[in-house]
Parts: sequence; C-alpha cells; structure tokens
Amino acid sequence: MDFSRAHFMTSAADMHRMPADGGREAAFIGRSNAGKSSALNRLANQRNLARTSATPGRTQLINFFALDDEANLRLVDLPGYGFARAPRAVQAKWAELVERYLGERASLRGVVLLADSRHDLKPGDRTLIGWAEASRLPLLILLTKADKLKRGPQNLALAAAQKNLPDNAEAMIFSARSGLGLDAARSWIATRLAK
Ligand SMILES: Nc1nc2c(ncn2[C@@H]2O[C@H](COP(=O)(O)OP(=O)(O)OP(=O)(O)O)[C@@H](O)[C@H]2O)c(=O)[nH]1
Ligand SMILES: [Mg+2]
Repeated sequence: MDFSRAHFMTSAADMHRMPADGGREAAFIGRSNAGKSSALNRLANQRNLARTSATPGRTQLINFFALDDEANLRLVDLPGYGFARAPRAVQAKWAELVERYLGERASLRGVVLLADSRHDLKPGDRTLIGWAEASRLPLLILLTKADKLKRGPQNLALAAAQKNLPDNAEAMIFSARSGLGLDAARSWIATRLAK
C-alpha cells in the first residue's frame, strides 16, 4: 500500500456529505493538538496533506484522503475533541457526528486514536475507546510526540496505556517527528485496509 499517493478528496460536516460508503477506510481521531494531522502527513510522506497547527481545534470538518485513483481506499482525519474553549453545543454536535460515523460507516475498517504520550489517556479518549469497542472496530492507539520522552518514560507510557484495553485495541509509541513507530503504524493500517 502506497501511503505517499494520498491526496485530499473532500471535507464533510455531516454524514450526508461524506463520499460514497464503499471500499475501505481508516479514521484518525484524538484530542485537539494530539498530533493527528502530523501523523497523517508523516505516514503519507507529505508535508501539507493535512494541515497542522499549534492552535488547537483547527480541524473542524471530517477530511477524506484517497490512496488510489478510484478512492476505494481512504484515510480520514476527524475533528479533535477536548478543546476546552469549544461551546457546549459544538461539543455535543461533534459527539453525535463521530459516534454515528463510527457506528454506521460500513467502509470503516479501523480507528487510529492519537494521544500525547506525555499524558494519561483522558476521559474523551476513554469514550472513543468505548465507541470503537461497541462498534467492534479494530483500534490502534498511537502515543504521539514520543521524541519528547526518553526510553524509560516511553515504556511507562506504553504500559499505562495498555492497561485495561479491550480486545479490539492495541497501543504503540509513535513520533511524527522522529518516525518512531512509523513502520508499525503503516503496517497496522495496511492490514485493516487490505481485503
Ligand atoms: N515534538 C513533536 N511535536 C509534534 C509531533 N506531532 C505533532 N506535534 C506538534 O503538535 C502540535 C499539534 O499537531 P497537529 O498534528 O496539528 O495536531 P492535531 O491533532 O491534528 O490537532 P487539531 O487538528 O487541532 O485537532 C503541532 O505544533 C505539531 O507540530 C511529534 O511527533 N513530535
Ligand atoms: Mg488536525
């Protein structure tokens, strides 16, 4: 699977505006600023595929990227959550959209949850883990920005994240900056998108 072929397809604010629900896709999700867009860019070897920003909450729409000309294989960048300044109504709309997407999207084959390796998983992350489990979706937790941690703390973060995970989930250490965990993440996604 050639992730470097990834190209932007479309953005959607609701289920109706998403691309046709055929083929297979993997979705990226996580708190604002967790490193979703950076991970996508690194996986695809492209600097500006998904926008990255130091300002949390930039990705407000669901962005679809195709890996092939026919758009049968897709990567999906979901809006971040846990942005404290977002109005309650916006947060409620986010939850409704994402829960529906995870529950109803037939082409969705796997979810990649990104979480900063320097912090414990947050209640919002736990909610996501629960939704993925309820939808029986394979879940990969990427513990991001691991270049900011030495080896010992990386292992502690991994052990903490692996505690109490449901059977559908696994965790890995990852850094979009250094490329740590990149091959393992690519191979997990390729497996989910393979027939
Ligand atoms: N050191 C380091 N910084 C990173 C890494 N990945 C992302 N960052 C930084 O973290 C910040 C947020 O990264 P994004 O990729 O935009 O995060 P996001 O999850 O897409 O954020 P939203 O779209 O706002 O939800 C940026 O300043 C990135 O440069 C990493 O692997 N290492
Ligand atoms: Mg983003």
